[in-house]
This record gives sequence, structure tokens and C-alpha cells, in this order.
Amino acid sequence: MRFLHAADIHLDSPLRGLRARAGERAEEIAGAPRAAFVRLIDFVIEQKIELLLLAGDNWDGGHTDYGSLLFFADQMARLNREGVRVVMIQGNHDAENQLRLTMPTNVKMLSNRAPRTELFEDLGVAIHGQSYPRRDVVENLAAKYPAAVPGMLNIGLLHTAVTGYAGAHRSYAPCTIQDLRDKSYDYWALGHVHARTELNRDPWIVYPGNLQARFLSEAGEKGATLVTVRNGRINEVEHVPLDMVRWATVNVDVAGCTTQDQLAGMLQERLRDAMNAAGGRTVAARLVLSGTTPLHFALKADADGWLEAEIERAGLDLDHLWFEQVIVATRQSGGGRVADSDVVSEVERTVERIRANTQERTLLAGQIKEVIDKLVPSLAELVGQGPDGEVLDPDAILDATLNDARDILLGRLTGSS
Ligand SMILES: [Mn+2]
Repeated sequence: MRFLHAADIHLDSPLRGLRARAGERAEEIAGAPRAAFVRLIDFVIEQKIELLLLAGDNWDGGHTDYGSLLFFADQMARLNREGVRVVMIQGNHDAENQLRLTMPTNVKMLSNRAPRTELFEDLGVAIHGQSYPRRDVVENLAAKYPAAVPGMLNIGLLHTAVTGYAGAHRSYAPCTIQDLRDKSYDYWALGHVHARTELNRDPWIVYPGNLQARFLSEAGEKGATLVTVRNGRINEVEHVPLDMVRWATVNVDVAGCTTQDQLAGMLQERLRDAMNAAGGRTVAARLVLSGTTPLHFALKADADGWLEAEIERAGLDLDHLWFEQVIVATRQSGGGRVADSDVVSEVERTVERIRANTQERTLLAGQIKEVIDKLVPSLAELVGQGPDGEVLDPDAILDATLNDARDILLGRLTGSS
């Protein structure tokens, strides 16, 4: 008997900031959670897997129409036709959503009022679980889960922030590893934390991670966890990649490059490596150029648009590549081509004066915020982070902006490129 454990599918995450930036790639990238879900259903059918467990946050909270739920129900119907059973719970996101839709008869959505047990005698499996009744569940749900059923393989289905593993995720339905061990189940199918994590092996306590990354903070391989049961015992637990778009930071250290041709060659090589690592998927890449190079000022200023064009060309050549952002974080090596050292030191002094002056900082921060507010609905979306993602430091943004302003100005002054 095999079951597939997935979580945090987040169907139809809004990704408004991304839609504005991704151009013709927007539909593909924003649609990736749906595409990955279809792939998951394909996998279950092809592999003849008996049981699918979904550990919450199946769709997002903000939907105002039934599109996502109809899509979901349609995929469940595909499984129903193949005789595949599904047990699922609601997490904080789907509990927040007020929309409800009748699912095909193969789908058991566990109650949000009390934990209950779903028995599959023919499979020898007992599944214990509870849905969230609302978004902000602060009590320990696991504490009230039923005792293990003797003679069955016992699985706990739970959307939770396990103490020490929640990271930036909100501390909903918190519990400890010991709370879970104390239930004497064989496997805990968790959801909520988006990074795949095996918390324990006897019994198994697993976050499969989200099915499809939506932001750079969810970089790397995403998928579900396939569990094989033999003679009523867990025999094998393996990660199955099922994502359609891979998010990645591509770091290119250009320290060895002294000419544009060398840099272009290195760029192409690193991007090709990143594409190969993604195994043919579309890659949403943040490209970071780093290292000390005599090309620094020229890269920063990019007065004639060479770097931008070279990056675009690399993207065309590789297909299936979208640049989420390009960050030039190089440093100027000694003997740069700046002719007038008086001008250089004047620029540097001015930047440092602004940096050290509280009044000037406040003024500049206000101007930056004004621009950002005009460009995107929220600052978080600008940098492609989710609501549970990293917190932005306004001081760090200001300092980075000052550094960029200084280097771009020096680049322009050198007249090189
Ligand atoms: Mn969640």
C-alpha cells in the first residue's frame, strides 16, 4: 500500500506584484500551483497510489469566486474515477475562505469541530485529523487527537507550527515533537511549513513542503512525500519533485573577468547550469553578480544597456528562463578607469554625508516609499516575498539605494562601458 502526502498547495495564490513584473511569463508562473497540482494528480493515477493525504492550505483565503474550488473538485473527480481515496483537512488559509463546495464522494474533508478518525479497513489504515475552524487557531489541536487504533497503521493529519520548526510561519495550532510522539502513531502528515522537513523517523513526522514555490524565499525543489507500507509498517519514505517552475538564486562571481566577453561567457555558463539543475522546468531566477572586478562601475551604470541586453540574450537562448530580478553586487577593483579623483571623492563624501544624517535619511526614505507605493500595491510583493516571508529592513533598503546611487554616478562619470 502506498500513500502520497502533500500540503500547502495554495491554489491560485494572487501574486499581484509578480503579474506586473513577469510580462508574458506571468501566466505560467502564477499558474504554476495549478499546473503542479495537475501533475500530482497525474502521478497518483500513473503510479496507482491508493490514498492521497492533503494537510491543509489547499487554496488561498482571499478568493471571492468558486474558480479555485471548482478546479480542485474537478481534479478530485479524476481520482474518483480511478478509485483513489482522498483525506484532507483545512489549514489557516482555507479556513479563512468562506466558500464551500461539495466534493466527489472519494474525498473526506475532516471536521473542523473535533478531531475524528477515518478508518480504511481494506487498507489497514486509520487517519486521525481535524480541520481549522478559523484562521487563527492558537490551541494545540494534536493534544486532543484520538488514541492509536490497535492493529492499524495510524496516521495523524495536522496543520501545525511545530515548536522549533515554524521559521517565519505563524505559530498556529502549535505543538512539540514530543506531543506527536506521545500519540504512538506511525506517521504524522503535517502541513503549514513550506520547507520540506523530516522532524523525526520513529515515528515519522514530516512536512512535505509546499507543492509549488511561489516566491524566491521558497527556492529549490518542491513536491510531495511518497510513503510505502509493507506488512502494516512504514517501509519507505521518499520525496517526489512535482513542481513546474523552479525558483533559484543564480550567483555569478565575476571576479576573474576583466572583459565583457569573459563576463558574458561566464553568465551563459552559470545560467545553463541552473537550467540543467531544474531538469527542464521553467526557472524563475534572481541573478546576482558578485566579486571584485574592474568592470564594476560599467556594470552598475550600464550606460548603453549592454548588460541588460546580454542578460536578455542569455534568457532567449536558454528559453524557460525568467529573471525575477538582476542584482549587481560587484565591487570595483583597484585601478578603475575613473580619471578625476577629486570628482570621485566628492561623490563618495556626499553619499556618506547623506548616510550619516538623520534628516537626509528620513527625506530620502520618504521619497523611496513614494516611488514604491506608486509601482506596487505592497512593498512585500515588490521583492517577491509572501506574507509569511522575510521582513524587510527599511534601513538596509536605504543603504543599498545609496550604494547604488554612488556606483551608478561613478560609472557614468568614468564614461566607460
Ligand atoms: Mn498554513
